Amino acid sequence: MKMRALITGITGQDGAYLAKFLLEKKYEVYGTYRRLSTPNFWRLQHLNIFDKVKLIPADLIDSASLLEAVKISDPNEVYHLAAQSFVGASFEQPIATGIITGLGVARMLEAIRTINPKIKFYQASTSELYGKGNSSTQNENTPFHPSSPYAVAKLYGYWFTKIYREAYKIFTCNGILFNHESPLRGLEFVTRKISNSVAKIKLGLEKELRLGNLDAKRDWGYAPEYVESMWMMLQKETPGDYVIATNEAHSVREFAEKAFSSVGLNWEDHVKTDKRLLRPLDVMILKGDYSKAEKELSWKPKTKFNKLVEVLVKEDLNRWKGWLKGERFPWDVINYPNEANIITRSLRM
Ligand code: NDP
Ligand code: GDR
Repeated sequence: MKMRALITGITGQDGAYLAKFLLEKKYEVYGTYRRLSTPNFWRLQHLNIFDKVKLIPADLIDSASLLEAVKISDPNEVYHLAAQSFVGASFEQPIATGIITGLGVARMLEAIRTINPKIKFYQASTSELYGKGNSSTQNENTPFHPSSPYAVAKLYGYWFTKIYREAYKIFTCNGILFNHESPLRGLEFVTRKISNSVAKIKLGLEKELRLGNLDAKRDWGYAPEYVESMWMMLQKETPGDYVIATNEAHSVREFAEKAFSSVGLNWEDHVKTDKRLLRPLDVMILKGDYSKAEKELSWKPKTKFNKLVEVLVKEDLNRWKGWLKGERFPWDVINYPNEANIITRSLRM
């Protein structure tokens, strides 16, 4: 019998990479997508798996659609990746973030409990749970101190996942993943925003890049490697919670410096800081100790900071070069508005 997996958020960065990974493992892969006025399947198309996955319409605010998704797919494993995942946007839409990113987990777990409590469940937890805590490096025992509406919604999901493990003996895992990036990362996240801009500046399509907090440090890894850890967690005998990270922290400034220098440019000639891009509250440093995952899952990161920056810049440069030559392919950039035209409450502070 083929294993069946249901991925919520299959149209996102991790959902697309995970779907590809599970298809390679011969899974039957189902994914939920929400109705949008414009279809958003470019990542699945880019990875050449669009016609290999089975799509089910569902929204995290609609319990009935989630129940239906679980019934239709009858999965052995559910990977719950769907969320309002942008920390910045959670300050703009705190209530929606709570309803989707927090309560969405409860709806998914209730669907599993009522339909088939034998289904294994993966929750996309996050390093943002640690927030403004005091530890320089975080592991599974570090206290949480969420510092955004996004983080506090994820805290709710984290505990819900643990509670359903203890109360109903459902096999549930929290993957506490630190930032992971790729050429499929959404353009609003700082790494991809930088790599896209570096490519455009190199090709003479743009002159400057506006950024917010250059001092924030993050532990950045490579997304295709991180989705493998999700599957590994669900193959264990007993469920648990795992930090997935590289144990290195680099600043946004370092990322920009490295990205510009990789194409022979000086970042200081192009980067401008813009107070309006600062968050009402920001997390200054996150660095994850992944030793539990290394010991129990035999997982460790392969792609480190320098290589990651190179991969992102190279891919954006190639896409822009292709675009300029008239090539047309599934790609996100063309669908993003110019940030300068967006009026947000933090932009008005
Ligand atoms: P993305 O933002 O790329 O993808 C989010 C997915 O959730 C998309 O498929 C999106 O659909 C879907 N979604 C959003 N709102 C709803 C809704 N109301 N109903 C149904 N689906 C919805 O995130 P990533 O792939 O980067 O991250 C995956 C998960 O992991 C998220 O939960 C994120 O919070 C978490 N995480 C991510 C980390 C990272 O560094 N990437 C680190 C730690 C945790 P649509 O395409 O229609 O917008
Ligand atoms: P993060 O990612 O908030 O860590 O959440 P993001 O790339 O948005 O920010 C990282 C840091 O860079 C600073 N920064 C900027 N950020 C953005 N987006 N745009 C800018 O112009 C800019 N300038 C500086 C931010 O202030 C921040 O300190 C990501 C998401 O994937 C979450 O879903 C996930 O849980 C965490 O990673 C782990």
